[in-house]
Amino acid sequence: MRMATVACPYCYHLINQGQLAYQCLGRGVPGGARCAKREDERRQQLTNVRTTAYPTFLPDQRGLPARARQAACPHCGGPTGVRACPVCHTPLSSTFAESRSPLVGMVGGKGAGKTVYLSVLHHELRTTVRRRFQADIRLSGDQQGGAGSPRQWLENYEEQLFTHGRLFEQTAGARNGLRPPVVIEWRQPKRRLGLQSFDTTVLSFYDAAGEDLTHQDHVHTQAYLGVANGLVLLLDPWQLPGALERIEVPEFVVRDAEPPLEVLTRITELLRVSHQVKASRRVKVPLAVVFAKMDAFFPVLGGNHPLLAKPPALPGYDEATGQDTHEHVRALLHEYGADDIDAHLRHNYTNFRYFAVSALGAAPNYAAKEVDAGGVQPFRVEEPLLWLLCSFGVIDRSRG
Ligand SMILES: Nc1nc2c(ncn2[C@@H]2O[C@H](COP(=O)(O)OP(=O)(O)O)[C@@H](O)[C@H]2O)c(=O)[nH]1
Ligand SMILES: [Mg+2]
Ligand SMILES: [Zn+2]
Ligand SMILES: [Zn+2]
Repeated sequence: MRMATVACPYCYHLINQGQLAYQCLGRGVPGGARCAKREDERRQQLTNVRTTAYPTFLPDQRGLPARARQAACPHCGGPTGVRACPVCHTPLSSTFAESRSPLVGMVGGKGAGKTVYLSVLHHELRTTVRRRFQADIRLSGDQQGGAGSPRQWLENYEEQLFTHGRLFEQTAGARNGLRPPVVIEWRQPKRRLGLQSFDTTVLSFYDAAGEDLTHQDHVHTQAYLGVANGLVLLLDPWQLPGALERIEVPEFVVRDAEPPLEVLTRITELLRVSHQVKASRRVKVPLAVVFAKMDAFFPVLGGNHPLLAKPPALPGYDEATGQDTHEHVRALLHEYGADDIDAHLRHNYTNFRYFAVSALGAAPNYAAKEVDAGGVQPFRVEEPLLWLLCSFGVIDRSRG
């Protein structure tokens, strides 16, 4: 097996898969002293996760066979097979340690609907999408539990939305430092020469990226974009020049949102720097340009509009519907006087595609923070991800 350089989905540093660290299991050896859990400063500093953990250590390479799965803790002597990032000390799943997994990121402007989208997407991934693709999709690692952890807030948001029909308060920002990313692993079964194997894709969603960038956030976002093999960019269609006069959303919901072109240009600049793309060249990272909150346009578009048709739920990405959606969103941009967005994308990216999605599927009661009486009705939320997975060759293109 050739050892590859992969990006840590938690701290975004590039690490050599052949030189991962180990984390002690705290079991020690018979008769010996055991390691205790402690706070890990490095992990706190790089990912803002504040939990206690057993020591992380680099194995003594000389005594180890190249593909060793176990190492002895230098502090207590106990064996362990738990791998961890040598930079930020976050435990990594065995799938991650052994496969070359592309990393998908998600960014977007303030108010674009990122947090709602991520919560609904995660819910869909665990339920409908998982079944549709017979995939194994889960939050990565044990480390995501505990107070303030991504697992906790994600589960809390999902419960609020799906069980109580409530919208939560605005994301408490990255004000007191970075917010740890939500890391989801998508394991897709494959049959090769009659043997079952898996392709893994790591989805690392750093929810605060793009807004109110402090210096630390800026550096972090840069690193994040630098290692992404594919990006989901969430834009707010309500901010398109001709939008507000056509749709019905209360003034207070649109107040601090950022115009899509501004968000897009900022992300392009960050991508150019982090991927070292010359001004004369276009960015190669596949970019899913997602207009969220599209339900506000449903009445304007009318029931028969092609953007309102869901593609069939086959286990693949529906290329024909995808292209059709792409062209219709493009037409909409021109109609709304936002053709500058389309021009920017064509001049700066070799591979991008438009998506029109709605996490809620219907307008909520914005003032009361309650979702529609019909509940959350996710509309085409998984498509951007399917397109990216398809471009990595993880899932098939279907022609329904
Ligand atoms: N109509 C509609 N409104 C949405 C949807 N998603 C989010 N919103 C509204 O946009 C607000 C901000 O969403 P949020 O996900 O917190 O945005 P973020 O700043 O990008 O994280 C929510 O409180 C809702 O009022 C959607 O799918 N449909
Ligand atoms: Mg948010
Ligand atoms: Zn130990
Ligand atoms: Zn790391």
